[in-house]
Amino acid sequence: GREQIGPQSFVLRGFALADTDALLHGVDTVTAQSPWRHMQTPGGYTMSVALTNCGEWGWTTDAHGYRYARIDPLTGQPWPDLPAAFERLAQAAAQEAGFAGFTPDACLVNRYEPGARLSLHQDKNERDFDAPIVSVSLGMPALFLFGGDDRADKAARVPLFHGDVVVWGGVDRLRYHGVLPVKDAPHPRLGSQRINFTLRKAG
Ligand code: MD5
Ligand code: FE
Repeated sequence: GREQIGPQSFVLRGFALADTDALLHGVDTVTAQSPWRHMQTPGGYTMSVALTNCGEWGWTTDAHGYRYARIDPLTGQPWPDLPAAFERLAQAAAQEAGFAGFTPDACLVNRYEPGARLSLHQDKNERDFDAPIVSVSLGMPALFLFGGDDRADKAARVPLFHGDVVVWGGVDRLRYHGVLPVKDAPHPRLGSQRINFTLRKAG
């Protein structure tokens, strides 16, 4: 089913379930080349979420700020290729949500261990806000915070489960959002972790 959470945002429950094996294989291929790491924020904090990237552009943060880069600062090499299964799924999900012809060139892969969280923020380092963002959740469930255009707007809580895909676009693209601290409820396949990857058009 297609659950509408905003004028141009949809949760596609279980949309990724049939592709779980290929997607997890893709995550393993990516992390073998560009390992998980905890990055520093410009404010001097270490992120509780571990991350890596694949595709042409990768999102990074350090003392100097947030940006997209073609080279992984940890390995000095380009980010790993975008797995074909990621791209196919993202295009199909975007189409389902009314965004035909989505061609992602960046994929941020996040890993949450118990207690990890993402505080309210906007995603605005991408060059093209007309393209949607497609997010795929695997492993432990999480409560997603879906706010408004202003940080102070009240945020809705949307539970996200293994296999769920969310598409944000258009007027919802710059809304504040975050993830509440993830509870330890080990997943049969992934154990005590939640993996979320987001396909974007960044360049
Ligand atoms: C996550 N990741 O569950 C979330 C899913 C991130 C991030 O927020 O930046 O890595 S993506 C949620 C998202 C992306 C773009 C726009 C909106 C939500 N939105 O308008 O609410 O790890
Ligand atoms: Fe975000």
